[in-house]
Amino acid sequence: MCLTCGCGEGDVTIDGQTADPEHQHVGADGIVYRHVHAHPHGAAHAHSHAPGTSPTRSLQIERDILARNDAFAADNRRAFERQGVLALNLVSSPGSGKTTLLVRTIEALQGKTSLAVIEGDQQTSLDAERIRATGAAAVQINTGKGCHLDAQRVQQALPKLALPPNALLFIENVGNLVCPAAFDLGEACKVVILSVTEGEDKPLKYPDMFSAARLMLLNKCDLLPHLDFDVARVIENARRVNPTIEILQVSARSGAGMQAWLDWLAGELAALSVGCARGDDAVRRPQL
Ligand SMILES: Nc1nc2c(ncn2[C@@H]2O[C@H](COP(=O)(O)OP(=O)(O)OP(=O)(O)O)[C@@H](O)[C@H]2O)c(=O)[nH]1
Ligand SMILES: [Mg+2]
Repeated sequence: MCLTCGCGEGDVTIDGQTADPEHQHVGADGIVYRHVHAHPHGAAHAHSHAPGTSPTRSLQIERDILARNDAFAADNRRAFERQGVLALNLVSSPGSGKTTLLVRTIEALQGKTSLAVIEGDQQTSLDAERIRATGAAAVQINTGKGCHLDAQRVQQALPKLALPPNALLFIENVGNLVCPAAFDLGEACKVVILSVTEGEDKPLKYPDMFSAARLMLLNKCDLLPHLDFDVARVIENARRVNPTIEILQVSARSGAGMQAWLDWLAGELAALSVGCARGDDAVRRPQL
């Protein structure tokens, strides 16, 4: 459960299979309840929990959830560093163009870089199918009522990908500019995608996401001639919440700006291999 928005954690699947047959949830008394469902997911629970949780208790539960997530994220990060894998967590509101951008990126990197994708959506495997159509490996995590990926689910999905050393791992998070900001997946960094149809004010309205990201991709720039979107203003707003954020303007549709994004990826991969060669654990720490 995510206390930021109260979303549920049940019914998570990885490539269609139940991720955790042992169901777990936090009762109003703050206790984590674990049980194996004897009934189908979605059916009413045989047991109940007292309604109402004090604000102090809620805060403690939220801390516990995030601490548990951070432990899995630290494991993931160690595994990525050991294998020399560059993991990027792609975050945005729904429909900013994450999958379109990934498809185009994969096409450009074909034969040059090993890569794989973890797709996160509440329902459907549509995005994983779009990725697999390029020939790249993809795993679909369906979060059910959840509004973000968490590090444990990513860890469970990794064995399905068999990533070679020096590979790129793209993790397309559930479309949501709020909760994914709080959940470290063990990535090298978050890349936030904002499309020009969303408005220049989004970095100010959702500052946690823009301050957690190292790079902002401003997508759908092919539409700029048809909009009154002010690029200078969105850059100013993004830098107001995160003075060091890098920003690239792209169009996944026309391909404009894609080379700069590919150069950025190449730079990150090169920095990773230098860090690995030096045994420098801290080289790829995320900016949170
Ligand atoms: N004009 C234009 N349309 C784009 C661009 N990138 C994506 N789109 C369109 O935007 C819509 C959403 O694209 P997706 O790639 O599915 O977006 P997404 O962020 O993966 O969406 P979710 O996974 O549902 O959050 C589709 O109709 C795409 O064709 C772009 O650069 N320019
Ligand atoms: Mg998508």
